[in-house]
Parts: sequence; structure tokens; C-alpha cells
Amino acid sequence: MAPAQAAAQAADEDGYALWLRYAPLPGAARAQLQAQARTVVRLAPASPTTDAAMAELQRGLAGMLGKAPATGNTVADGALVLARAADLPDTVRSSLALADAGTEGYVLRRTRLQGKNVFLIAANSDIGLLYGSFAWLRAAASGAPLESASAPALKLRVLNHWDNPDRTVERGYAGQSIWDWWALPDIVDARYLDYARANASLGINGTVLNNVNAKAEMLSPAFIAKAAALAGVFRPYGIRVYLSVRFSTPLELKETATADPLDPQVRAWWQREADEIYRAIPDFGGFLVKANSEGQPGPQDYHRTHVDGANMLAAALAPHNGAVMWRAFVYAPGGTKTDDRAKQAYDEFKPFDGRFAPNVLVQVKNGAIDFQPREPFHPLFGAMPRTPLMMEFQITKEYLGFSTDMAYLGPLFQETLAANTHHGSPPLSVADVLQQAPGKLTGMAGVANIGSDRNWSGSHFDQANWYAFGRLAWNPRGDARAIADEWAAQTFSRDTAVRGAVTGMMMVSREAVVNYMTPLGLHHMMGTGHHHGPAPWVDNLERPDWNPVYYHRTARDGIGFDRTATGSNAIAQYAPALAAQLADPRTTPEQVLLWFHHLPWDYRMASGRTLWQELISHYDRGVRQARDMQAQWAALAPAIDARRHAETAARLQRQAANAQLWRDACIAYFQSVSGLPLPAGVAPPAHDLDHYRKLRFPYAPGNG
Ligand code: BDP
Repeated sequence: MAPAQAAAQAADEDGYALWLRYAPLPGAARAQLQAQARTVVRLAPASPTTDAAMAELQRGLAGMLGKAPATGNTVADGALVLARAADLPDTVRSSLALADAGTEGYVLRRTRLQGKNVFLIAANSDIGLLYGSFAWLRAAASGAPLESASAPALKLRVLNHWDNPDRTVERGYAGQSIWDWWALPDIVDARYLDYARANASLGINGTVLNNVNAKAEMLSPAFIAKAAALAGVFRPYGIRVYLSVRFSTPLELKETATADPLDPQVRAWWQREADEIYRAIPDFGGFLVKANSEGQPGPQDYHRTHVDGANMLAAALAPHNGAVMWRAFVYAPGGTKTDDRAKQAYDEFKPFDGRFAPNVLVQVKNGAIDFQPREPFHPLFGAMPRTPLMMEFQITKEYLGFSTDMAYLGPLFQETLAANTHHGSPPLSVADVLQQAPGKLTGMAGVANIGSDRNWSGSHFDQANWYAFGRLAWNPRGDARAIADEWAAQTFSRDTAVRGAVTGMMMVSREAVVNYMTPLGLHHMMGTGHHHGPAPWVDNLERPDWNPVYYHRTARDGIGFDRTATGSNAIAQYAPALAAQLADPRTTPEQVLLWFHHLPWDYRMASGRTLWQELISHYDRGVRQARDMQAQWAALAPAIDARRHAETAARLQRQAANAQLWRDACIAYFQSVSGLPLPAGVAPPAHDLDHYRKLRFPYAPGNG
């Protein structure tokens, strides 16, 4: 069907419903689904979680079929049946391979039960039934086969909110914090329940409520009560609450004289604190910690180590089954300890492999610098085989155009997860490293892009990044395109042409951003503080490694950071086989070429063009891609409700302008240093360099 024909007089939508819209199905699909769910039957005992599953099935079916089917507990032909293994007769149970479902997975299967033809949502646990219900609804809504079986590959699938007690959100581009801290715990916004539904629909089972740059007050009784109120809403949905903690909390609350992790009073304080938290929140997940990074306090302030710090907190949480997520995003205050910031996390953490307590996970950002539009995978993945490593992705787009530019992050996540670490035999991918972590804990964290905006994420398309994170946390081997297609079908339209067009745009969008911001492995070229807009010229910040010039090293002779043996030798942090590949620009993937090499402007690229020409062609391509997305979206107008269409169109227009700004400013800057003429046919920047250097964005959002 052409997009124009797919327009079913779509009513305006505000995006609040996310991918859980349960839009009315077209005739034939509706009849088919109806036959699978004439009634909804719960054989599993009633519980808050199976209540939630029943309610969601009712809601979803009411939306898709126009009328909610009756519920009950009598099995009849055409019933959709929710049953745990324990609720099924042996014959049925044994045909389902439920062992593979584990404690959180599910099996969705047509079968005969009590002599009737039914559709079974089966699991070993209530939460498995809830996940199975969401999976069944997802398949129904997107037109995928209803029968399937799945279990999560990772245990902790966690959102990290960088939300402050005053409701500002560090790197938040979707309004204020979704948590109305002031009103909590007395006033519990109905929205928290929809938050829980959305997360459970993806299998997200944890949420860190507050910023990694944490305040000591977060552990005060008042805030624990607020967190407990949220935990109460989330519990039926299988979501545990975690808190980011400030390492010096007891000292700052004036309850101890130091925060030294080996001091008995400090240790006793944390133990008491943990006990108190668990009295209020019996299923509390644990602590996330940013220590000795960007000025945050930590064990090194007392000449102790990351291990001392993490294990002290781990000991306090262990009696309650809580976990510590200790971040490896560290770089020393007051200048670089090493010659290359990219090396610091590895240098500090690798020596501690195997020394963390069993309930500690080391949480590692996807790349070694900081959530750039493209980074090679972090060298710690695969290098600490005796330590559980947890992935940290950034869902909020601090460096990829906030919530104004479209950049679907599925390909970024997948690229990292699929990367071959060259460690192990057979060699492990990053996803393997996460999954095969030693001990009981495995996990993935995503820095949330959720705020008080009606559409949750600041833009409609940014919802897809939350969605993709959740789906990949469940299955790190998932495919970004398939996930985009599934999201588009639920969020916009099941129509093949429409979802195809939407998915096509999404799949280009992140590469477009890379092209117009930081192609060929360039990185960290953004404006100071707020991180908006190009500022490759910045060279005057206090720390060398805060300056863009530190990273791109543009000079008369060429461009790029030499991380080979002749430079910082950061490549030596990778497995030998990979390091050997990266040692030579010819065997380094061009998309990360300037991350690892400083090359002359006339270096010959695979295309036959010089590096200078190639660089400029990437910027031009990025601008073209941004404009193409605009045109593709315009063509979808008949198929999308006017409101969401217009809201997205406005953003795409702004993105095209932003792409042009990046392209022009970067080319003007590079040219000012290289002294090279623009290749024939290339348009000169609209303004001179001075114009771009003078641009200021004092009120750019997300900067605290
Ligand atoms: C950087 C952000 C900063 C965060 C920091 C972190 O600019 O706001 O606090 O990472 O992850 O990306 O701790």
C-alpha cells in the first residue's frame, strides 16, 4: 500500500502512549487476532504482577480489536491463557521447553489444553507471564508471528536517570525530571505506572533514580521514603529501584569524620544505611557509584583503591542481595595522569581484575572517551575476564544532537555489542563478554532520555532509542533494523511501505550525525559545557583533555590522534591481534581511522581520494543525508497523524540547519589550519571562521 492510501484519517497523537498505542488493527488482522483471544483466561494465581498482565492484555486487545474480550478462569476454545509451569498438566508443560525460559523468560504457543484449542502464554514465574504478555501484544501489534519463546540474556537491564533532586536532569532534553521529588512520597503521579509499563514491555528490570553526580541528601530518610514510594509502583512490573550514591555521604552528612572505606566507622555507617534502605525497600537493587571521576569523591582521596571502595559498599549490600555498579568512567582531576585520556579507565581498572566482591559489577561506557557519535569499543571489554563488566550506553543524546536531531541509536548499540574483542578462543564479541561475565551478575545500563515532556523523550523518534536499548538489553544479539521496524510498526503504522520508509530514515540517521559532526573517527569536537554545536577550535580550557584540539590534533601536516606505538600507544590496550590491525592505518577501519592515527592531508583513502577530500565529502554527505531525511518524512505526511508529523518535520528542519552549521564550521576551521584549498565543486562555508567561533549557546539545555 502506498503511504497515501494508508492514511486512515489518523487522529492527532501526542506521543504519550509510546509504542504501547495498541492502534485498531485492519480488518483481516483483527479477525485473526480475535480468534486467538476470544477470552482471556488466567490459570496462574492472582498477584499484583499477573493482575498487571491481565490488565495489559485487556488494554491491548481493547485497542486493537475495538472491544476487550471477557476474562475468566474457564478454558475454552480460542482462549488466551496465562499459566505458569506449575499451573499446567505435565503433558503440556513438557511440550513447552519451559526450562529454557528461566526465571524471566516465556513461551508463547498454540496448544491444546483441557481438550480446547488455546493460545498459551507460559512462564516459570509471574514476571515471565508479564513479559510474555507484552511480547504477545508486541507481535500482535506489529504483525509478527504470535508464537515465540525468549529469555533475557542479561540479568540487570537498567536505566540510569541522571536526575537531580531539584528536578533538573543532567544531559536531559525532555523537560524536567519525571520524578516529582518534592511531591513524593505523598503524591504519586499516575505517570509512574505508565513508566513501569513501558519498561516492563521491554524487559527493563531496574532503574537508578538519580544522577551519578549524586548528592549526599539522596540517602536521607526523606529521599529514601520517596524512592520507596516509586519502588511500590514499580514492584509488580519487576522493576527494582537503585540509587546513585556519593562516596563521601557519611562525611557530608556529618555522621563520620572521614569517608575512608577502610575506616570501621565508615563501614559501619554504610551497613546501617543499607539496613535502613532495605527496611523501606525490601527489593532495593543497590548502588551505582561514580568515584574519583570529574571531581567526584572516591576512595583514592584516602589513598585507597576502586576495589577498597566498591567492596566496602558491596559488603553493606551483600546481606540483602544488593549489587554495586561501580563505574569505570574515571579520569583524574587536575590534568591527565597519562598522556591519553582514552587510556585511563583501562590503566586504573585492569590491574584489579578478579579482586572485586561477587556482588560488584564494573560499569564500562561503550567507548573509552565519552559517548561520542562513534567510538571504538572500550578496551576493557574482554580484558577483565575475572570481573563482571556491565555495559553503559547513553540513550540521551548528549553528543548526537540532543532531542532535536534524529539519530536512531540502534546501530550504535549493535556496532559496539557485535564488535570482536579478539580476546578468547573462539574470540568473544562485546556481547559475549557481557553475557559470559563470571559470577552471578551480568548487565547493561542505559542513561535514560526520559523526562516530564508529554512525549517522554523530547521527540517522538527519541522514544525509539529507549525502545532499542531495552530490546538489546534483553537480547544483545538483536538486530537494530528489525528493532526499528518493530518500533515503527507499533509507533506509527503497520503498513509495509510506511514502516519501511520510517525504518529507512532511522537506519541512516546516526551515520548522518557522524558524517556532519565527527566523521572518520574524529571525536570530542563539541561546544564547551553544554556540548551543543561544533567548537573544534577550543584550546584554552583548564585541562588539556577538555579541549577539542587535544583530540583531533589538526595541524599543518595532517589530522588525527596517534594512538599507535609512535603516539600514546592506546592500541596496546586491545588484544594483540586487534592491536596489530590498528597499528597500521591500512588495516584500520576508515570509520575510526583518525581515532587511532594522525595522517597527512594527502593520505590516500580506499576511495582513491585524499584524506582532505574524503573528510570534506563526509561532511557534505551528512548535510545531504539530513536533507534527505527531511524529504522522506515530508512524503510520509498522508500516513502519519498531523501532530506527530508536524512536530517531527520541525525537528528535521532544525537538524538540516544544524548539519549545515557543523559542516561549515568544521570545514572553515580545518581549512584555517591545513591551508588547503577546497576541492573543486565544494561549496565554501557560509561564513568565515570568526563567525562560528563567536557563536554562543548559553541556554542550551541539559547542562545543570
Ligand atoms: C559526561 C557528561 C557528564 C557526566 C559524565 C559521566 O558530560 O555530564 O556526568 O559523562 O558519565 O558524558 O559521569
